[in-house]
Amino acid sequence: MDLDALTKHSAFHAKPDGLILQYGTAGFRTKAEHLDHVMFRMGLLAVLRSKQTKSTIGVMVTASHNPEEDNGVKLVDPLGEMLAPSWEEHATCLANAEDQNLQSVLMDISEKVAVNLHQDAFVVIGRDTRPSSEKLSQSVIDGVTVLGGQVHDYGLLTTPQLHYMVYCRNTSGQYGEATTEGYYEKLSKAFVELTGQAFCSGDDHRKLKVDCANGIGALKLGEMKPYFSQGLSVQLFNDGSGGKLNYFCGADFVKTHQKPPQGIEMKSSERCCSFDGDADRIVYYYQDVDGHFHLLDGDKIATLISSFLKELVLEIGESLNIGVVQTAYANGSSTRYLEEVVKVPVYCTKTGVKHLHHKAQEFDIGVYFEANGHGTVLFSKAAETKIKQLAKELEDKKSKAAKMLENVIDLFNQATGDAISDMLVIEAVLALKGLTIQQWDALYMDLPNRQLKVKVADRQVISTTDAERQAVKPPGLQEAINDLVKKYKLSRAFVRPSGTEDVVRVYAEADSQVSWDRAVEGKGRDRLTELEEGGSRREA
Ligand code: G16
Repeated sequence: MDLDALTKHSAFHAKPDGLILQYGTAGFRTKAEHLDHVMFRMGLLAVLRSKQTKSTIGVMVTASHNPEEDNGVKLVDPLGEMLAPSWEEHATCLANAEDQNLQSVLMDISEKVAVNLHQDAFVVIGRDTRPSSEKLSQSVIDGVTVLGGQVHDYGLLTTPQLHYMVYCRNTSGQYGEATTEGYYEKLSKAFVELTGQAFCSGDDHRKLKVDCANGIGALKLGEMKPYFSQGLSVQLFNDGSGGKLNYFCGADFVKTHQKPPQGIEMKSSERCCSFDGDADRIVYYYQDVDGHFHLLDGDKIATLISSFLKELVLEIGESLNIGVVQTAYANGSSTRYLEEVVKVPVYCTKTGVKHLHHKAQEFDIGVYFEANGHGTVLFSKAAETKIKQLAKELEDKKSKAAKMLENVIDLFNQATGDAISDMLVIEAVLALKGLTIQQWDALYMDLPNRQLKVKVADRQVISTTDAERQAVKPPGLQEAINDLVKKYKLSRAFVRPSGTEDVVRVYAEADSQVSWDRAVEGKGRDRLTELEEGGSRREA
């Protein structure tokens, strides 16, 4: 390690006095102007992680659903998954080290994780379309090169594409070719083969309107369109040519406000969807003939996909176990539908793809979706091998089902939730089953629900347990929630600090909107005010 060079370069990326940040739900996120030193240091850390794992490591510069003025960074581990939890702690230590202690903290981490400093390191970098992202990714590159690591800068990428690249590179191309063309070709081939088996694919079935949140999704979906145009025609809105990133548009806006984004022309019964700012989340929606808006979120996606997979598995007659993973935000109706109608076991984890992904790896086929539209399906290596073998061996109906499963494996991004890949899977399932969006929506009725963001002086005063469904601190908060929910039928509520924004999130559902509004808009709000420490301002 060239310590002189490190000292010299770190002086260009000084840490603002007193700034403390934490590696949260999806890495570091805050206002872009506070992140230069964090980017440089994450470049350093990526080199250590690469040396330790003897693998390519990814660094993604994005703040995904956050406002345009924010930015963020996260590291991607060898198989395209989120950074291991023990390394999140190292990331937090390194980001918060005072400038004069940077060297010693870095050496400490190297010793703790037993890094061979002579090992080569290789880091790949991607970034979203935020105005601040290009400069910040240069700081990451500075960090990597000062420690002698090699860099490949992919430039503009969706977050799931960067995860895909890392996975491809660490499997010597077995998972796919580590280029955007490789990604487009792999997914499109699987999609076209899969939809080729659909009976009905009338013109309306093949059209989809996509709100791209004025983000990177527009650019990448635009590039990819010609690869799958024989199976689907997509029309892009909020493509970044005019509006602001995630502003009154995108998956997070649509999910939390339960209304259509601005900038999309929606006719009754047309199938529409929204990506978020880095294209790792997707939600669907439509407007009925009476002008009512209907949202099909991550829970509806999980049920559609789980039912489809369950049918295929039954068809091939193999005992592959399917498990579905959700979070506390999952609508109670979706969980009931999955358990009672689809008859698959459902598990609940803490918020954050890293938690769901980990749990989903326990099954032959692990379906995971957060209600906000972030998710994918994982196939174990054993399941994949079995399915591929059956696709070759079996005859007739069984072989058709096995071949479909084979295509589904290729179509899902096995590294992380991916809006483009999920969109293609959903479109394929709807076409294969001949379902309209209304029929999909009618599979079950959501319990009325709401999510609020509450701005408080210090969100960390709230801590939770039981997959974030129970608050343990501050004292009295859980009792107050219990008092409220017991008055309403099928009601449930929880409060948790966000890991990506400086807010507390409040979720509640009940058998009717009236019950919900009484619970949260009335006494619940007053009680929350009493419990907040240090005064507060709140936003819905
Ligand atoms: C990130 C995570 C998601 C999480 C979301 C909100 O999404 O990847 O798993 O659900 O943040 O997290 P929190 O409620 O802790 O703020 P994205 O799309 O912003 O990367």
